[in-house]
Amino acid sequence: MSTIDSVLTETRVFQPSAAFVQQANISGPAAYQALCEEAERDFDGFWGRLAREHLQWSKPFTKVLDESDAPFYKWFGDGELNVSYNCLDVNLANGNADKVAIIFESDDGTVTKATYRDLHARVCRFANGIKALGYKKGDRSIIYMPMSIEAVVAMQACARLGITHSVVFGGFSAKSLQERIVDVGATLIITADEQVRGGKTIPLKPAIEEAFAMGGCDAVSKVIVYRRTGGAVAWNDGRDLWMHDVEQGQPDTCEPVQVNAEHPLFVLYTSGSTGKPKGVQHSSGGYLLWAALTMKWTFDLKPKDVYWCTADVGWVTGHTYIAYGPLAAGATQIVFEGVPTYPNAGRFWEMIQKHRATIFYTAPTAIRSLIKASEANPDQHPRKYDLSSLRLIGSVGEPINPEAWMWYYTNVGAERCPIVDTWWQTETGGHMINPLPGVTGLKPGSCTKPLPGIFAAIVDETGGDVELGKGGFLVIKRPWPAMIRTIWGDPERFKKSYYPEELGGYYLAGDGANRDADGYFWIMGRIDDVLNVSGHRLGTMEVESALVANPLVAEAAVVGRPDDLTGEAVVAFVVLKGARPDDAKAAEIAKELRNWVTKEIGPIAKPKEIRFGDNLPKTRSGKIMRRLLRVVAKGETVTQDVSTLENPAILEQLGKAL
Ligand code: 6R9
Repeated sequence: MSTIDSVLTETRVFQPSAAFVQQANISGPAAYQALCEEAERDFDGFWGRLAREHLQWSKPFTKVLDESDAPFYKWFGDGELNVSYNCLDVNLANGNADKVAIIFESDDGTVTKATYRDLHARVCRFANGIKALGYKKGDRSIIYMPMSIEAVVAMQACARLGITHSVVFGGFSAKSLQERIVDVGATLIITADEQVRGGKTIPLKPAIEEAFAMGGCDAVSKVIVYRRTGGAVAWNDGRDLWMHDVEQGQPDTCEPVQVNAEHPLFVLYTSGSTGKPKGVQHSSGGYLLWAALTMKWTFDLKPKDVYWCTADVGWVTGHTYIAYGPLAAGATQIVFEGVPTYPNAGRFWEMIQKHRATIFYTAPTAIRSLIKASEANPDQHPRKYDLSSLRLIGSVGEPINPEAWMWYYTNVGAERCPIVDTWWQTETGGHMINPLPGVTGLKPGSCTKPLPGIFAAIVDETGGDVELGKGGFLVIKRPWPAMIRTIWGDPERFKKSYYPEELGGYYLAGDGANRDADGYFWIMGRIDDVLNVSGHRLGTMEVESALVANPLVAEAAVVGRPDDLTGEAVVAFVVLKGARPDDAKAAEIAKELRNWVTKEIGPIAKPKEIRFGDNLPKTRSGKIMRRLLRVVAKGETVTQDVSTLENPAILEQLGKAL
């Protein structure tokens, strides 16, 4: 796989075809330029116009942006709207009632469709049901569900009532779940009995029971359970309810609760460089505007499209580009329960063929694993399927290496479909830097240029612009409507993490980046201690805390190592409380610790390798030198200066892998 250097020498440029440009929502460089200039000339006017054109407000806003308490920006702050109304009722009113909103395909291939009318009715019935239980605007819910129409219903129903949801990825452990329940102050949980992925059933509800057993969850008065498999689950009579019983007998209309544009639609936890995951708080108005708008800009969404984003609703991509954006834009979308490799690695291609998908959005880690699988099994190669319905393909989650880009472009996109490589984050709410498919010439491995209204730049540690071609910190110089509002319950941490004083008011993304002579952005990865494993963010601190919580462990340091498949792999250096184990014993303890981390955080955090040492490389002031451990983890010899190290000999010991 290529390194950053080879990425930067990439010179191929793939221009959009004349046919694509001709039909595009934003067509040709002049149209893009005009939008950028409008944003530059009249920032408030630009965003105000878009917010009026793309959303319906129950109370129109009079002020676009309030910067008086920066960086706690307020957008459309005196306006009111309802997110679910904008996603559902609006579609009933504008002729989409009988249009399919969701094509759901289960793990075993069963297909269920819901029109906008169906979805509206289900959301209303469920919202009425939870309202009848006493839940109301301002309450917080935890959603811990598999990929399903029901998960979208749960999110939309909360939005309809002004209940702030926090979705926890179904792959997270009971411990992670409990921390989020406590931090967000949830009073309602919506979950399922089990989930089905790759031909296996995986329990969900038991994790709720475990979370309760850990304590701190007393504020939760109801647990609503979607019956996915009918598998046996423990039941707490006064507390637990089936989702179908909650909906039973409820009317299929429900008055949407109008909320202020700044009302928190959701809190989504993501890893930072220090401490516990941060609860990223998003707004209702600004967030939804950007979700709807980027569907039309980035994905060039048209009424006839069949759109498919393969993300899970537990991640931000599944929020913006499954639960909210596509519905607000009136799309028909595919929601998939399963995994890309079951029953075989042709599953994605088979589904595109079967549903005649036109827009396909996935992650580099999935692409890389499918490249490998199709090399091993030629009959699961995309060329074996009819993918002629596709007209646009996208990528998200981590930098896509040029080799994977070319494979995707050639074999999935048939050199016909533009690739939109979208750089954004949980905190940004939606796309930030990516090609406009009817405008931008594509360079494999570059996310290209910022969207209109997004003032992205690369600066040094004092906030000064760096010259083109020189790397630096990726920042966003002006606020944007879908931006993070705060860290739930911790405004100080929000300021410190994203608006450090030295940068003079710029949003610090936490990524290193470079810009080439054409002004194209090349993302180089995180500048902090955040790992990116299969497109999922993981704090080194989180994994370290999990390890030291094990009774055997005295100390632990975690670093990322480049990995062909997952982008980065977790490597842990561990000092045990007892003596350093011999090889046989080490293998056994490593296995135990890997399972421990899975239990504490979830399978994505499981270290690929664990090495044991008598101690860790530390400076004289006691700081662990992770920089050196990164070199050791790669199996390379440390050539950097180690003169500040207290114990240089440890590097040799840790360098000997098992
Ligand atoms: C949407 C999402 C955000 C981090 C981000 C960056 C990396 C995401 C990328 C990309 C290069 C892309 N990242 N997309 N790097 N090119 N197209 O993934 O959100 O989980 O918060 O991760 O992922 O490092 O800072 P999130």
